[in-house]
Amino acid sequence: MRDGKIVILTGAGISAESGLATFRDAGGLWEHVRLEDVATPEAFARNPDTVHAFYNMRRAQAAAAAPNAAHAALARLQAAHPDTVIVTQNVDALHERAGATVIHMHGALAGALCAACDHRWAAPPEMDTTTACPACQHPAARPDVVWFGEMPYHMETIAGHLETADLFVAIGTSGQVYPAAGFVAEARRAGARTLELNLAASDVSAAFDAHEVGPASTIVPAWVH
Ligand code: BJW
Repeated sequence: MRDGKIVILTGAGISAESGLATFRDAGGLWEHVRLEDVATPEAFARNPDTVHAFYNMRRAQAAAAAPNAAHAALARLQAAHPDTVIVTQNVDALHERAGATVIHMHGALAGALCAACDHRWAAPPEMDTTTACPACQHPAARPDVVWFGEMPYHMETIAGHLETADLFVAIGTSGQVYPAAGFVAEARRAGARTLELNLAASDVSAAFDAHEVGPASTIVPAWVH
């Protein structure tokens, strides 16, 4: 049994071995599409068909993927040690499907958001520019995900957890996107020990007290054991 509160931040690397591409690795999503064309509110205003096609593809891929040993290990850890908070930047549902409870700071592919009235509902498998909001009927449905320039979700809750963390662990994230990239510094300021688990040493590895290198499906279960 572990002592103290554990706050875990996960990124695309934890789902890579489930077959979901990361963003910035070789062969990642940003090699195939420009983030400026699919992951900003301006892109959605300019060309909603392109944005819907990108997220319809991602929604289908995520639905076909299965949680891997890393997701399963974190769910086991949370069950054995309830003072474990998992914050994910991922929009897939693989943590929940493995049995964990998570905070989705960048939203979820499973959600739809009305750009006209902010109503939220379960996303259909395919969305397009005719998908109407069930509350206001406006055909302004968008994926309920957080794009560049938008405020990530649950930031006050997450800040509270970081302030009271004894151990902060970042798994499979490049540390290039804020505010998530700043969590390690916040946790350190609050007195937490910090650990990075990643396939490779990253540009931000030096910000952590310790790091383990290897595929998440191996190093996360080994850390949890
Ligand atoms: C493995 C592995 C294996 C591979 N095992 N590991 C300074 C402070 C604050 C903000 C900013 C700032 N500077 C700039 C900003 C703005 C901006 C930002 O950070 N830009 C940077 C590019 C510099 N941030 C924002 O705009 C954010 N909002 C914000 O700051 O609001 C404040 C505000 C708003 C309005 C008014 C006033 C204030 C929002 C950011 C939203 C990011 N959205 C995306 C898309 C989400 C939807 C979707 O999925 O499509 O989120 S972009 C994309 O990047 C996605 C991810 O969650 C995010 C992080 O990526 P991640 O997960 O780290 O993936 P990769 O690919 O980068 O890395 C993968 C890692 O896995 C690698 O390290 C591999 O080694 C590893 N790996 N295989 C283990 N098998």
